[in-house]
Amino acid sequence: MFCSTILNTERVIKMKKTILQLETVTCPSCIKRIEGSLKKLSGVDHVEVKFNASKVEVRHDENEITIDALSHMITKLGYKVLSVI
Ligand SMILES: [Cu+2]
Repeated sequence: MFCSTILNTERVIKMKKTILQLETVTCPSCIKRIEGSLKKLSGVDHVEVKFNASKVEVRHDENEITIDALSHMITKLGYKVLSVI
């Protein structure tokens, strides 16, 4: 998976990588749903789901979208966020 967004150096520095540990997600379509919804959010640059570990890795601009907002979106979809790494 590769995000086509072209980033300048200044932008890259601002990007934060957040890993959200979810309660076990066993079905691939759930993963797709989470991934798709997060990608649509403004300020989110890249989303990668570690399917076997139920982890969602998000690269985002913290000034534009906070960890709380990411977490809230996942909760709204009906999945539980256990911790933020
Ligand atoms: Cu599912």
